[in-house]
Amino acid sequence: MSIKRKIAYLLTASIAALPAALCGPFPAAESASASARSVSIADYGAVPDDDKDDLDAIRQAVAAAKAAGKSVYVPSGTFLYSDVIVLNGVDLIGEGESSVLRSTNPQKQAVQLAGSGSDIRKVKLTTVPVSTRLSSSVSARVHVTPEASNFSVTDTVIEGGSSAGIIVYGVNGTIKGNAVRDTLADGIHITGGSANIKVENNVGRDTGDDMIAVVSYEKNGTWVKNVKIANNDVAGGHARGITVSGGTNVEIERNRIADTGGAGIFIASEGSYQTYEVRNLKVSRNEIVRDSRNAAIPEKGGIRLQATYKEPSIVNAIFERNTITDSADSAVLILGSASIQASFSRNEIVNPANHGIHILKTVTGTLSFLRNTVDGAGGSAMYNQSQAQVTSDLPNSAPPGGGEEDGYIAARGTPHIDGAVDDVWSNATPLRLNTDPNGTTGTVRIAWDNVALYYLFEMTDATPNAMGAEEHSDSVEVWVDELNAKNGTRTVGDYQLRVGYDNTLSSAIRGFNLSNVRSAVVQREGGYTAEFAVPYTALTPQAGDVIGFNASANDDSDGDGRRDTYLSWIDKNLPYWADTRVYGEVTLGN
Ligand SMILES: [Ca+2]
Ligand SMILES: [Ca+2]
Ligand SMILES: [Ca+2]
Ligand SMILES: [Ca+2]
Repeated sequence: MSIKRKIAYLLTASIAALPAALCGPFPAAESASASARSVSIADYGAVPDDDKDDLDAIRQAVAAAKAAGKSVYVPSGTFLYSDVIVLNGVDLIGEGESSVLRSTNPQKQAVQLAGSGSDIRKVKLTTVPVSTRLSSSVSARVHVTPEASNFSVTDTVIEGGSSAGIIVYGVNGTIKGNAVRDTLADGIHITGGSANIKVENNVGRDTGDDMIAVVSYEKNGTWVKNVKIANNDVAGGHARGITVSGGTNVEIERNRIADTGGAGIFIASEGSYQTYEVRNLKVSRNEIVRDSRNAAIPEKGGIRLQATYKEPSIVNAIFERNTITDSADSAVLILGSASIQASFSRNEIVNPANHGIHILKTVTGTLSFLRNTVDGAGGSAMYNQSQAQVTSDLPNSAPPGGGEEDGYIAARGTPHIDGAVDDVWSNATPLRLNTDPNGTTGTVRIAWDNVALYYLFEMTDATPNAMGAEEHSDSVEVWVDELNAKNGTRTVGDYQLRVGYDNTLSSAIRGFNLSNVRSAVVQREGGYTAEFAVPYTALTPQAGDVIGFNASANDDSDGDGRRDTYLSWIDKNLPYWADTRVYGEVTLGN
């Protein structure tokens, strides 16, 4: 289908009625005849390469273009803008990478597309250096507003930005042929009930979070729907390659995804962000290479399905003819405790470090795997620990029953909070964290009395430090479901608490009362001991009560103030940060 036909297919009469030249391939003669169809920002006083702000000139040119029914032209050169530029039913068109709009204000970097039929094409958006990640829409580079329709972002280069590259809330739009690099947040982020969006032939490199994401937050009250993500080329990036966290009718096909920090393709209802379920998804003919390279990122896997919030979480999801090569984890990794209905056929898996297909023990639902191939897996072709209804022509290598142990005991008694190991601790079962590639590991023990739960971590860490904040410092964390209510998302009786190597307390739970916590950390050669007491938040305890629990720890192994690995008591693939149902259980002893 030609570009012209695609646009005609997508856009309504208002934009289809624009001059034909604007709908076809960008003509070389555009600038020569610019005055006939467009208003140049230079005509309103914008001066390139003079280090002076051109915001007022650009805004005046936009207003004049709107009044005259013309487009706005950005000549070659670097023009500065210090605040948001709004295109309300106006096109902004440059000469390509030589037409540079440079943001001088990290807080307000957006070119906003509003109204109907706003397009941005053939410009390059750059920025002064940014270091703080922001989340406001006006700090994104292109912001398609909720009332926008019939928009396009085409052949535009985005280089740097304090938030997302392109954030979309509108309907009926095309994002095509753009390059997005080095933003601090997602590359292309589609949310807020957007509908009928095509994301095609874009290049994403080294974005600060996911490269392309469809996200439907429950708080928005509606789903993102009818999105096609095709023929994009994304590589690097801090987190995932392509994400769908809530959405309906989404197609992901023929994309190339390489060298991601986290998962290659991530499909989820996410407990940590309270996103909707995913319905009617087709993921086909994608090429995923070298996913999951960052040991500090928990969301791993070539294709990762994570069902941690909505019940069901993933419905009618089809994965076919994808290739997944050299995953640093499992090529297909399925986890969470809400149900999933998905089928995988004719996928080709080559050399995953862990399993070809790994289904964790808490997974429920109906899963089908037929005619997939797995070569060179570090683990098994199929490792299914779950009780889900699984149909597969690959033999399952997991032992029956999942090998669950029990009998984890919290000791009854009251330790002194001083970082020294009291006698009471000898009655508690040591829960062993996994060992990371640097040898960092540890144990945690729990004690209880009528006032509080007590925790003792004895950590081995060859590089103890507190160069970073929160999880970026060497630190230990408890994840507690006092009532063992297994609500999924955190609610009454659930808390998370982090104690740093320097005895700094923090929590991901807003409003968690840190001042009630007493803690001590003893720093020593090759490690540290943390001992702390947290008063009950909901439980009136009795011997024999069972609490839901996980312990984790963070290791900055090179002292740069960034976490390099994390450890966990329960299987670290279980999404304990998002789903209290996957916690282990510990009994309050006599
Ligand atoms: Ca200027
Ligand atoms: Ca003590
Ligand atoms: Ca360390
Ligand atoms: Ca580090």
